[in-house]
Amino acid sequence: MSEPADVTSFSKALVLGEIHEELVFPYPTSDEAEAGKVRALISAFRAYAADHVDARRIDDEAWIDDQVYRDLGEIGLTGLYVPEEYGGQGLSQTGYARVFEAIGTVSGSLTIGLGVHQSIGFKGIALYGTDEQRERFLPDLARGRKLAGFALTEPNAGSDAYNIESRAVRQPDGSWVLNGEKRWIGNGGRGDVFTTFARAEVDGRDTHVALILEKGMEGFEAGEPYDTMGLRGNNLCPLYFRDVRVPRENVLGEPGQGFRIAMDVLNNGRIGLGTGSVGLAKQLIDMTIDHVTERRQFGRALADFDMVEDKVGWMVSYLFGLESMAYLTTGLIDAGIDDYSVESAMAKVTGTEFVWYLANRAMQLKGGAGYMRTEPYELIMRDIRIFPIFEGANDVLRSYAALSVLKPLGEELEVLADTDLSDPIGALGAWAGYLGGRLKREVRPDRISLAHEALAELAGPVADQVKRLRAVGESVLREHGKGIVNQGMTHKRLADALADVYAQVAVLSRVTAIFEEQGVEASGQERFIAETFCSRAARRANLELDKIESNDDERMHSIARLAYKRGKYGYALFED
Ligand code: MYA
Repeated sequence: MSEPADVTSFSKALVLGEIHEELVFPYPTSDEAEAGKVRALISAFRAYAADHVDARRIDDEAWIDDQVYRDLGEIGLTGLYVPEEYGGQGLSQTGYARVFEAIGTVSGSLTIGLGVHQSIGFKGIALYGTDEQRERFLPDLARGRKLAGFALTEPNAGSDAYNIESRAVRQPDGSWVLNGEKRWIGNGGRGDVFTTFARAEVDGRDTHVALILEKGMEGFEAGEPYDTMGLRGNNLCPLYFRDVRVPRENVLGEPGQGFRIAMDVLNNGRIGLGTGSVGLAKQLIDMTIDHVTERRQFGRALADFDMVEDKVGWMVSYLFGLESMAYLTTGLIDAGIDDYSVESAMAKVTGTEFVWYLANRAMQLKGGAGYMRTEPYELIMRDIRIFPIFEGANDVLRSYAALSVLKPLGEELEVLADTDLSDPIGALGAWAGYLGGRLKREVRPDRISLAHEALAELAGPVADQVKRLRAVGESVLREHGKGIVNQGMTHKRLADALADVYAQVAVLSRVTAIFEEQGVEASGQERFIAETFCSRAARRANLELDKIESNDDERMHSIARLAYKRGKYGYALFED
């Protein structure tokens, strides 16, 4: 008989019907010393960028001067989380994200250049490197003397990262010989250090190895940069490996751990797109407010029109939810929670889609002028269109999140599946264990008690939604069993509902902290926004769960299959 599944993450516990509020209350904040450092870095960055970073020019030339990276390295922007002993700023995940909010408002290409470098390029060395590897690589990377990249994606393995085809073969002297190719690698042509993943046989098992490749290794070459829609200064290139000999001291972690390292780096990196979207959204909202309050039509400011206010209200309230959720996640990471992969995937999905819709609405409100290349909207939209695609395509991440949270519940329910009901004694034992597990879980936290009492009307519905998450989770597992892996639309709806529940918890935690600091009376605006966000998020979550129970998916599948059969849309008023 299996035990109730271990709870390893806040969100996984939610789908078990448990609210481990001790993990998310009180809302995390940076200490004053770090906040001061973050302010100084942001202000130094803004001062430098005002004179030396021209987003349009970067886009036109598809290049960022080497000197810019060197200067930013001197300022401290290329080693934000690297410990001070290695020449970095020693920031927490929260501090790192807060600085990136500001970087993101200046140039998409520069942000992603710096993000690829730190969020994923050398993150593996910081997380898994030996002392020797950290000493060898981190000081130059942290000071911007060298630039890093992350080489996972291949022509035949994008989302399906497990099935990469580059292969490394261990040699008798402990070195590795690497062959294969990578595509769409940021900082590809200009990077000096690449965390690279390949398949490898380890102890007779076909698995993965992570290798640190260095510019100048024989047989290691970058191809011509791709001609991309946006982020044109990102130097996105293919990489080629022909019999590249990689010394044993450049193996990252243990051979065989390669996929795990790739996923851990991405789990950590993805939150950067969630928090980065927060920074960009703030900038777009500021631009929108400037425009709608100044521009007058029909004798009044655009700001006063009903449909304009609706859009701006949506922008501000939704951003408050996203910001709360994204920084709750960085707080979980800073608190040392190991398993934050689902929270970080949800923040990435929510942030990147929100900022895309927000940019679209901001451009709409700018009217015809927004369509002109003299305005920043088209560049921003070209730059951010890739966000929902890279670092884990959003629908793939939805599936990942849903299956990850259903797994512990499935393990718990397997108590039932394993039960041999023809053996009354064994069955009784199993049932008792199951009920015991459930009973035990009943006394586990299934409501929010740490939210401020003034928020009780918002906290109650969250507990109801959490109960529903479990009920719906149980029901889809019973209906589909292992076949749940193929139920994409269920993944999508469950992941979206879960993200909205998580965001409500984040808002409750954040606003509780605000009430405690400023008092309830003085925080009326935050309370109003929290009420608005939470009631909308609750409605969305319940709607998604309703749709799991009742939908017209079969019709959609049939229409799609008929279209595949025709090979085209296939209808016309009359033929050409
Ligand atoms: S970088 C390249 C990005 N590429 C990807 O993200 C690849 C996407 N694919 C995947 O993530 C995985 O392949 C998926 C699972 C999720 C599809 N954490 O059989 P499996 C474990 C921990 O389910 P698959 C780029 O784009 C799993 O439990 N573990 O695997 C540049 C299992 O382990 P076990 C995980 O179906 C972007 C094993 O792996 C995870 O093949 C530039 C196999 O699992 C996980 N997440 O795949 C960005 N997933 O056997 C710049 C799986 O023990 C950023 N596992 O149970 C800049 C930042 C700044 C931004 C500012 C903006 C303004």
